[in-house]
Amino acid sequence: MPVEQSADKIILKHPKGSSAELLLYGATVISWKAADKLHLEPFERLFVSSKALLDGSKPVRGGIPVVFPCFGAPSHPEHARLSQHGFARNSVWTWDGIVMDNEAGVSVRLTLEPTSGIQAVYNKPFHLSYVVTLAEHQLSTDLHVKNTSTSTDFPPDVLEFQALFHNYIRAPSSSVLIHSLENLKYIDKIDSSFQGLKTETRAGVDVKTATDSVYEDAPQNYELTWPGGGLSLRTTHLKDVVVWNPQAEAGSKIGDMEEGGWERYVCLEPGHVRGFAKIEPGRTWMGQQVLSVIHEERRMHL
Ligand code: TA6
Repeated sequence: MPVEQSADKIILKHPKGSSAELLLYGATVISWKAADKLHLEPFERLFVSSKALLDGSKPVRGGIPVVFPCFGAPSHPEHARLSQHGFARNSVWTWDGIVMDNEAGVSVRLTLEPTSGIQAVYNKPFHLSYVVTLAEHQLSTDLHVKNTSTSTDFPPDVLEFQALFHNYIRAPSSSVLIHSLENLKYIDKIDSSFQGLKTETRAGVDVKTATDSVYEDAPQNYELTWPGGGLSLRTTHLKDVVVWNPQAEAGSKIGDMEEGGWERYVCLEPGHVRGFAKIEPGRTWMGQQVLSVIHEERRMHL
C-alpha cells in the first residue's frame, strides 16, 4: 500500500523505496527517507530530536512544522493573541485523502479549518490545505491558504498572514554550507546590538556559530552541501528564507532538544515572513517547496 493510515499518522511509500511520515498534529512531516546514488538504501533526511514530544502536547522539535499565520512573535495587530509561529503547527489537521498515486509520486492532502479553539485567538476567514508529495528522490509540500470570506463590504476582508516551512534538515552543522544567499539582505537575530539589515558576503553560509538569520527577497533556489551529501531546495511564492542553528550554548537550553542535537541539523526555512502575504476574499494563495536529493556527481559547490 503506498499510503498507510493510523489514528494520528500517515505513512507514504514510494515503489522505489523512499518514504515519508506525516502527523495529523501540526501536519508535521516527521520523516523523509530517500536514497542517493552512493547510498542505495533510503536513509533519514530530516532531524527529529529524540526528546521531541509526538503526542500532540507541543509542537514537534524537528521534521517540518508548518508555521502559519505568524512567524516568530506576532507582529500584526490581527495576530496579537497568537503564540510564537502561530497555530498551524499545534492544531490537529484533517485527513482529506490521496491526491495522486502513480509511478511519479504519492501525494496526500490534509486540511485545517477554523475550530472554536482557533477562533478564540484568530477570528479570520481561512481554509488551509496541505499537500505532501513523495517521489523517489524528492519531497514536496504545498500550502494552500484560502480567504473564505464572502463579504462584499468595502474595504474587503483581506487575509494578511505569514507562512513558512520550518525544515529541520539532517546535516552535520560543522560542515554544511548553504548556497545562493550571497548579496542578500538579512536580519541577524543573534546580533541584537545591530539594528537594520546586514548584507550576506559569503558564497556558502555555514552555521558553525549560533545562527538565526532571516534573508529577504531570496532567489527561492538553494543548495545545502556537506562532505558526502547534499539537498536542493526550490520554492514558489516563498520569497524569504531563514537559516537557524542555535549551537551548544542556546541549543542546550531548549527543553526538547536532544544532547548535541544542534550538531546534527540545520534549519533552512523558506517562507513569506518579511511583511505579510495578502489574499482578497474568495482567493487562494499557494506556497510550495521541493526538496531534492543531490547526487554526488551533480553537486556544484564541493
Ligand atoms: O525559525 C527560527 C526560529 O524562529 C528561531 O528564532 C528559533 O527560536 C526557532 O525558530 C525555534 O522556535 P520554536 O518556537 O520552535 O522553539
